[in-house]
Amino acid sequence: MFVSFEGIEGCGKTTQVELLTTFLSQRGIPHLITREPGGTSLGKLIRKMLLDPANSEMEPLTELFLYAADRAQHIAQVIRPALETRQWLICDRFADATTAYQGYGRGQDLAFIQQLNQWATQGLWPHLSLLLDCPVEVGLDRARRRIEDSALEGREDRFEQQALAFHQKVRTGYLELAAQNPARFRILDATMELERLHEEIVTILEPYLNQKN
Ligand code: T5A
Repeated sequence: MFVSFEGIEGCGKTTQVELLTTFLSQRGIPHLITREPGGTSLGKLIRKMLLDPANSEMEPLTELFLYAADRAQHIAQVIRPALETRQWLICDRFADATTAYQGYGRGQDLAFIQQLNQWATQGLWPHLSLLLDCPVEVGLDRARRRIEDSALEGREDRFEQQALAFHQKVRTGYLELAAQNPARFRILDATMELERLHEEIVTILEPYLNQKN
């Protein structure tokens, strides 16, 4: 079973992935947690390039290809092998993020991104994509508070530094993707309290939990 978590900055994906990991461990369900960008050692180098605020001169097309390169490596080295061993694979962001951020956010050609995603994923898509949806003000406020609470104060990444309008376009993109792929997407209200949101996610996943893959 391949499940991706998607949504704007600070919507709570990483928090929910962690809660789900604990839940799957308690149920004794074999699973692998991964993320994009940066799910492989090569990917970690690509992630650093992509998120470093010092790389403000990065061309949108360069950015698009770097995400595709990260994904191609991730599919070959992590995702396909994990699915072949019939583990649950939980991915914090996947190819939909490229459509939402580089397509809707940056305005790169959507048809081209669709093709590029097909190449990079080799046609391997999540069985379920959980879209944690919230207003951009809520997500960005959470992301900023998390930075302030950690030792990272003043260290917003290249995407967190983008204007509100960019994040609004990304949110719209995700909602459109969900509308276009209703069989794969579930939209969750990410303004909900952490534990309640986790329970909703478990309720969605429950029918799949007894399946082998
Ligand atoms: N990107 C990625 C692209 O442009 N194209 C692509 O193809 C891909 C794959 C990745 C960046 O790359 C971009 C998108 C991103 O900008 P990242 O660091 O992995 O960078 O960024 P995010 O995935 O956005 O991670 P964030 O940490 O910013 O957001 P999360 O994971 O959604 O949020 P989380 O769980 O860390 O929570 C943030 C804060 O909110 C609190 C948490 O405790 C935390 O402090 N919180 C809640 N508070 C109240 N109620 C809730 N329900 C809460 N849930 C979490």
